[in-house]
Amino acid sequence: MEAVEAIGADARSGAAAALRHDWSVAEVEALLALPFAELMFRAQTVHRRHFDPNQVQMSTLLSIKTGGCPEDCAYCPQSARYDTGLAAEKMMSLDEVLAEARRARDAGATRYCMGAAWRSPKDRDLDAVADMVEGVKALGMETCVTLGMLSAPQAERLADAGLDYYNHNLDTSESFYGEIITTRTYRDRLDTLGHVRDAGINVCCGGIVGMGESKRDRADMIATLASLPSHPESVPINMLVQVEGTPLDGTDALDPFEFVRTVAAARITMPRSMVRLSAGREQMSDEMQALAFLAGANSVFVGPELLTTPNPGRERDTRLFTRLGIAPMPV
Ligand code: SAM
Ligand code: DTB
Ligand code: SF4
Repeated sequence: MEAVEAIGADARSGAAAALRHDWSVAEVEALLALPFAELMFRAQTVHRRHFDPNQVQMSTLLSIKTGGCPEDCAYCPQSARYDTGLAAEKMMSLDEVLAEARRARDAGATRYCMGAAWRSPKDRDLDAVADMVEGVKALGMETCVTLGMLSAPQAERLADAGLDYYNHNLDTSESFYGEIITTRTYRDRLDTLGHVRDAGINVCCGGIVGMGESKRDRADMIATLASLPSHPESVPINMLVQVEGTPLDGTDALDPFEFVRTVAAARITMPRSMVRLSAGREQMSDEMQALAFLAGANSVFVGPELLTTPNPGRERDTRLFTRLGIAPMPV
């Protein structure tokens, strides 16, 4: 408890505390166990030290290569191993991608995130993705891609194309990981993150909650993210979207306050990172989303679809952001 008290004292002093990279699981567990009002106060105090609390960054997702993935991620509708009714498609053309990106930009998104259902990209796929990155940047948007595992030269190739962010999630704690994915290891994920970091690309890395993990697993995942040599610039906290046909469909729903607590712990431990209220917004009430923003979330995906599942449409989001007085974050 001592360490948590020290964090609180520091937050109240308003001092520009140095970023920490030595968070223990026990410390994050202690944060998650705080009375809710105390945790929210601490998260909001840290948040206001680094960000305008009324601004939220908006990105739009596009699945450039859908379905047919060889991996066995138990949450994922795109794995070829599960019958989710999703047909495997081939990669979208550059023109199609740029037309979608233009639409997203005109609807207010400042970053375009392109995802592919691959274990890892082939080098010729990477050439096509590099063209997409260059084309989207020319539209005046930031770019992000998520393509699975990368080698060091592949990360360099994407950096040369001008890629701004690479998304690759830890997904959960190292000890729960084996319950969710068996076709690649936690170490593989950390290696890819290292290659992305070394290539000078911003890192987008977070995880999923609501997969049947324990509170300790959530604390462990946050402590691992916050103990990386540099904090990820962007930390997506996804609520599991349950999809029929995936092994995780039917998992007991997580208490919404536990989701909000996880967001707060990410904000407190990674004070300068953008924390993204990511998948799962369609299933959340407006009140729950408001609590996540209060807990320090300051970015979202906008647009009617995530990769393959629904996201709130423009009307619902506009109404919510107006009711909350939230403005888009300028780039
Ligand atoms: N295939 C690449 C990979 O896994 O690295 C990139 C695309 S993958 C769909 C990107 C991330 O989406 C996953 O790491 C996972 O965190 C998230 N995701 C996938 N399905 C999800 C679901 N049903 N609910 C919440 N998040 C999900
Ligand atoms: C992330 O952490 N969440 C996004 C993005 N990175 C690529 C993906 C969410 C996918 C939700 C399930 C789907 O729509 O297929
Ligand atoms: Fe494939 Fe990515 Fe889905 Fe895993 S999360 S099955 S790697 S698309």
